[in-house]
Amino acid sequence: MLELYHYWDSVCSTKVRMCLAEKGLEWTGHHVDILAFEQTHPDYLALNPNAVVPTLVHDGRPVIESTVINEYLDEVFPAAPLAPRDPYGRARMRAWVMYEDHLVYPQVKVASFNLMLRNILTGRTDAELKAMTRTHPNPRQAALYRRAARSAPKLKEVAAAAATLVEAVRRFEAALSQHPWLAGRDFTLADIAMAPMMDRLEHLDMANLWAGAPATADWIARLKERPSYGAAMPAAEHRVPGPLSAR
Ligand SMILES: N[C@@H](CCC(=O)N[C@@H](CS)C(=O)NCC(=O)O)C(=O)O
Repeated sequence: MLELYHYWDSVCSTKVRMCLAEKGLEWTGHHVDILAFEQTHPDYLALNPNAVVPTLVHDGRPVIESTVINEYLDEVFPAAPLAPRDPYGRARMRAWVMYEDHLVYPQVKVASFNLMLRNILTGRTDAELKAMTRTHPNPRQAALYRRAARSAPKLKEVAAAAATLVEAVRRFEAALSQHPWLAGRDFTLADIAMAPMMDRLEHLDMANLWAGAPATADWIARLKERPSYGAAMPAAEHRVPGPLSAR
C-alpha cells in the first residue's frame, strides 16, 4: 500500500506524483496544507521531521525527500524503469536531479514565495504565524513564512533568481540539443525532477526564460504530452493564485 502525504501545489510533491503516474501505481493521498502550517503538526513531524512535503508511506514505513522517494519507487517497482541501465547513464541522471534540488528548486522557491505564496500567507493571523514559528523545526523556513506574510514582495530577489535560472536554461538547451531528454536518449527521473519546476515557472509568468531556447521549449511541450504530466500537476482549483491569475 502506497500513501502520499502531499500538497497539490507543491513542486516537490508534484515530482513524486509524476513518478507514481509514470509507473502506473495506485496511491492514497493525504493532503497536508502547508500554507495552513499542517506540516508542523506533531503527527506529521513523526513521519517527516523536516516538516516538508512529500512523504511516502509504503506498507507503513515512511520514506522522505522527493529525490530519494523517486529512486526508491524506481527500485521497488522496476517495471517501466525511469533510470538508465548503465552506471554512467545513472550518474548523469543523478547529476541533473541534484542540479534541480540544489540550484533550480531554490530559485523557484524564492520566486514562489514572493510572487505566489504570499498571496495566501498575508491572510494568516499573527496568532497563526506565532504558533507556526513555535512548532516549525526549521527557524529559517519559519522566518521565510513570516516575512512573506508580513512584508512586500522582494522583487530584487526574484530578479536574482531569474538571472541564475538563465544559466540553467543554457544548460538545458545544450543537453537537449544533443538528445531528446535531459540525461540522454531516454526519459528518466531527471526529466521528472525538472518538469514541476518548469510548470511553476510558467505559472509565475517566467516562461520568457526559455523564449530563445527552442530545444528547451520542445522538451517542455513533450513533457506536457505525457499522461503523467496531466495526472501530476495541480488542477486549476488547487493552484495558489500567481501573477498570471490576475489577468
Ligand atoms: N528536499 C525536500 C524539500 C521539500 C520541500 O521543501 N517541500 C516544500 C514544498 S515544495 C514544503 O513542504 N514546504 C513547507 C515548509 O517548508 O514548511 C524534498 O525534495 O522533499
